[in-house]
Amino acid sequence: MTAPIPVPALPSGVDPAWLPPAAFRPLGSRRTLISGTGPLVDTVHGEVAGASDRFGGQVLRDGQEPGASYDLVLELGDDDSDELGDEGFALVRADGVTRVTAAGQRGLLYGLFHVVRLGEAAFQGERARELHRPALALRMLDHWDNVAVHPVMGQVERGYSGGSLFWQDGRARGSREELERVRCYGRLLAASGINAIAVNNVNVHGAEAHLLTDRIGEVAAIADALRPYGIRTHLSVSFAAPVVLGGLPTADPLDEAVRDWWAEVTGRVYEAIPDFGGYVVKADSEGQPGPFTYGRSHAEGANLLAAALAPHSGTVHWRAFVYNHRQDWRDRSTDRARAAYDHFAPLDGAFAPNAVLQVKHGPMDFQTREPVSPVIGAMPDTRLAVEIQATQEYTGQQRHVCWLGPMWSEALRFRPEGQEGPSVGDLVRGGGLVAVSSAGDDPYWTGHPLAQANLYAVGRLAWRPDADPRAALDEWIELTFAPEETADPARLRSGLHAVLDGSWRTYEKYTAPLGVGFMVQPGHHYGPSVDGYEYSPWGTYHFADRDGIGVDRSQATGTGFAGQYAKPWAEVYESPATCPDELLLFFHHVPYGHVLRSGETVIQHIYDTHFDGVAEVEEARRVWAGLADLVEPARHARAAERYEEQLRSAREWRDHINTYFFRKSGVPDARGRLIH
Ligand code: BDP
Repeated sequence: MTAPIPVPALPSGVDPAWLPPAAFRPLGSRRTLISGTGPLVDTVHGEVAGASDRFGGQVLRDGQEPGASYDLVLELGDDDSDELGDEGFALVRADGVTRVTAAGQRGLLYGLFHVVRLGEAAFQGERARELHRPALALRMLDHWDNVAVHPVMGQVERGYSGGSLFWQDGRARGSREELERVRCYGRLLAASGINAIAVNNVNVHGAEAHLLTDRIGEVAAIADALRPYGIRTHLSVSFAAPVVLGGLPTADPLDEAVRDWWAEVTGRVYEAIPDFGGYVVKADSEGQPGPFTYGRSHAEGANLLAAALAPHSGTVHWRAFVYNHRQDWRDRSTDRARAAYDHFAPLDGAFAPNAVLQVKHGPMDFQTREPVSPVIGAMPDTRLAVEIQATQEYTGQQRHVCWLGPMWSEALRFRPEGQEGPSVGDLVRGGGLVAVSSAGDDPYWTGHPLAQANLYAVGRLAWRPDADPRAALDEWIELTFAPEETADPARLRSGLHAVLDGSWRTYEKYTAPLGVGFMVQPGHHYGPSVDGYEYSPWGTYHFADRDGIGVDRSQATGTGFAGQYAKPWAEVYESPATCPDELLLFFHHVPYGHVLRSGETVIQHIYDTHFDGVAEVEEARRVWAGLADLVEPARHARAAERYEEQLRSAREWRDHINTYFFRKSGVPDARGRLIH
């Protein structure tokens, strides 16, 4: 028998988020048997032992008390290993015993957290055997954390939750308390189903490249802290590493010395971190080095790293976010939306088996509303991962409430070949779901306490991409706010749903209209600036003039982007008459008087939605204020304070957008709300 490991106590002042002690009461007050051995089984034991200490239950390990009876059995058995895989588990309840059987240790851990989610229900009645297995094998968070504070981006690029959990002022955080916090983060993530983390920014700045070589020990310490919760560590690397670190004259992927260098360096990485996950690469994108320098393709670039990782069963995550960020804004024919498909679709089938092409869910860049990237439907012979952004760069920067579960779910359920074909969730089975993390060293992990819901949903949707996001939200609410322990569970639940459920659409209403995107302040991307990027080289334009607005991406008269989709969608998007309203301006340039499918004109839609969006924020702020007696005071105050800023900002958006289009178009508001 292994000695129990202690349950990690959260460092003081840290929010337990979706794992408050109360969530463990039903499990901790019972008799549990844990059977099996291994480090993650020890983790499971530590969790149950901690809960039992707190709530008066008892936990035994196999062989301690033969013949005794239990309420809960958590067991590792290999009978069903084909069916269960390494991460699945079976749950059954009969004769008063709830039994979780897993074939792999991770499966047992996920089974434990499933029982926690079920709460009392896990111990009631009978339950026919249920099989739980993740649909996607890779469920990953990419941290855009800089090792050193970057002069423009700070410690965490696009981070809105304080500093990095891993790095501070150029070094890995290494105190006991700090590593304890990393371990707690791993625990939090495992409870939602995450199993991989990339610990540094995809933009690898200067000295940070050294993490791969002489500073790999720092990465190994992080990996040690995450491992007990089944989380593998990945590293972002620079394609130029052989030059920058190895002193070679070239980083050409076909050069023998370059290949040898990567093979050797990767071997040393695995000596330090035997279960290392692999590399993440942003190449030839926004100034990062890449294979284009040597006239090589991205498949050749990715396969170089894949070859180095293959002997160790590692994976390279190669990002498809490749476009020209120095384009001529006067030229309407160059279209950033086309770039990823143009670069990558011709390479289908050319990537190594352990190379995963990581594709942003939309063709542009994590906007509030985008169509699904056509790359996802165009590369059947490539392992694909879809990348989403939990950090709310373009969706309110964790100062605005914006529950993204419905947006991600729409993308994951989209069927690129039409209704009969597979969904995005099906198509990324080989590669997984990757989210840019929103967590930092903030006491609430995510800055805005309600932004935790997004982080939680990443793991749950990666587990089941076809799941109803509302179910994930319900779980998060139950686990985080423990409504049953408050004076008015029903009011708390309905209040939380009222402020979260529609918050993405609310945000969409008061920001850039009808899928056109951007209109944000350049650089930091917070707040409105309608023309902020209009005359810049970044490729993100709305083309508003006195007559109309939107980007013509049709095949007939525009950039041809609509033609990158399979026929059913290419046809839908081609014509303004069939294009969904919410994407109209993404695909078409139309006059302000164009009548939407909703029956409203474009210009009146812009005015109305901006007034409505602000009214919805006012209402959400009111509902939140009304929950003050049911939510822990500090958490309530933090969100209340953010609502003040959200409302200020929403009004600013409304007034900028409406005034801009009122002046541009000269069309009066049918409801007379705008000032002449
Ligand atoms: C953009 C961000 C930028 C990232 C880039 C990326 O503004 O900070 O480096 O995406 O995904 O959305 O690489």
